[in-house]
Amino acid sequence: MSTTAENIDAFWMPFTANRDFKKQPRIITGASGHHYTSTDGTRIYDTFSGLWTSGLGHCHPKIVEAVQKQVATLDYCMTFQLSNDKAFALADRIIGMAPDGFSNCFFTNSGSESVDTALKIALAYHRSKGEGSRTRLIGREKGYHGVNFGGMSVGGIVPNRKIFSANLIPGVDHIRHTLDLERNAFSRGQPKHGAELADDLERLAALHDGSNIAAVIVEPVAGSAGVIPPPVGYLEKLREICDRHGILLIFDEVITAFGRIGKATGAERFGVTPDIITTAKGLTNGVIPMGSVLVTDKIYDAFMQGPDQMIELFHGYTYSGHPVAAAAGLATMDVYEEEGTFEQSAALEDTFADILHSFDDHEKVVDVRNYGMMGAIEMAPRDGAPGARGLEVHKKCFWDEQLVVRNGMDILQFSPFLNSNTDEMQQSFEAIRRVIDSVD
Ligand code: PXG
Ligand code: PLP
Repeated sequence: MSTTAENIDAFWMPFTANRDFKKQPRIITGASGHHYTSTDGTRIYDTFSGLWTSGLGHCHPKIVEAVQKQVATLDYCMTFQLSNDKAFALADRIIGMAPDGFSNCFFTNSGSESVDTALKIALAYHRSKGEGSRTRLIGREKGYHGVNFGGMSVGGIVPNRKIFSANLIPGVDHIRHTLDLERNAFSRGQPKHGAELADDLERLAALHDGSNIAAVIVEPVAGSAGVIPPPVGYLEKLREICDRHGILLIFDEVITAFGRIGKATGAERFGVTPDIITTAKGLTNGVIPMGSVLVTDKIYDAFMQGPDQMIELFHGYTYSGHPVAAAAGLATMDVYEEEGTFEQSAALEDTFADILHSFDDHEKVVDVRNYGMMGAIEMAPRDGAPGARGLEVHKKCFWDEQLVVRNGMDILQFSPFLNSNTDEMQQSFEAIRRVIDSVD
């Protein structure tokens, strides 16, 4: 298979080894359903649903049609002191799927923007309540909250932070991560051990005094760091500690919302209700960039004070509530409902877990983790070359097996389509096994 493209120098690719990539580029020119098409027409099965984005499959006809129609009807309209019909409709729709108590939705264009928006809302909320001393933000080691300064600062992925160490926002602490291979390796779903790690928040509340802490942000299931499900009882404990100290709990659900773990939100799945939820990705099935920040009525109402003519939150993006993105979002919500996508996802998760855990005894594998339709196979690093084995598997899967497989260093991450065909899923993992077997 030969994949070539002209003029590939100019694009500085994100989170990519640019020079290595450009020696043998992997370029996609089309997609349909569960497959991509590369430059020479080869069909490639996508084990990552885009980038956790496209659970319904690519180019879903209903979403395509809605976008085509919208772009020819209202292409753009600012949402500052004016707005478009689709943004209101979508906000209402999303709030209808959110846990009880959620009342309002702020639109962004990505997960990173959702996170920075959520942090700003948390700080402004406390100030509006006369608790301006609540300025500290708490993240978690291994957390991924995007790449903007706020999200990077509360994030806990070392290579993403290292270069900017001196410029991270001040007043941020991190609780410990919950990945514990010694006690929990090869757990199916939520690991048994580690609920006590939530007490790290209690430690920070004791150190700083809880009255100085604005919010804690966690992914209900950590995604980017290699799928780390919460230990049994952990999220409940975080919620209790937050309540005790008046700290807002933010769930970063950029990956976990919209069916990825079998419900509309991770909050619903785990039965733990945060104060703020961030979303993106599955909001539009990845078709048009869009994110949202959901807040409870308690938070929204705190802002709706003062003179009516005053702007309550000095924040917003040129493209907040973009009509074409909102149309994509509305069509996506229609499909989720019509096709019963969240139920489909929940019905597939056991089969997916079986397939993943068939790698438990593989000699190159040190852990397998899963929750809902999120999964990871952690391979041992090759001696002296961390990440080499993972990248090689990614490339071999692409060139030899016509599969897109995402690797983060030596951890293979999987985000199967929420409407996967079990035969396709099975076959893709047989191919992945061949590749893992064949690499050094
Ligand atoms: N929060 C979470 C929990 C995410 O997963 C973001 C914020 C940032 O979203 P944007 O749209 O700004 O990228 C994400 C994004 C991976 C991977 O390999 C995951 C993400 C991004 C890059 C790589 O798992 N998630
Ligand atoms: N930079 C400049 C000079 C701008 O005028 C704007 C928006 O008006 C921005 C950055 C922010 O762009 P966005 O609203 O798309 O985030």
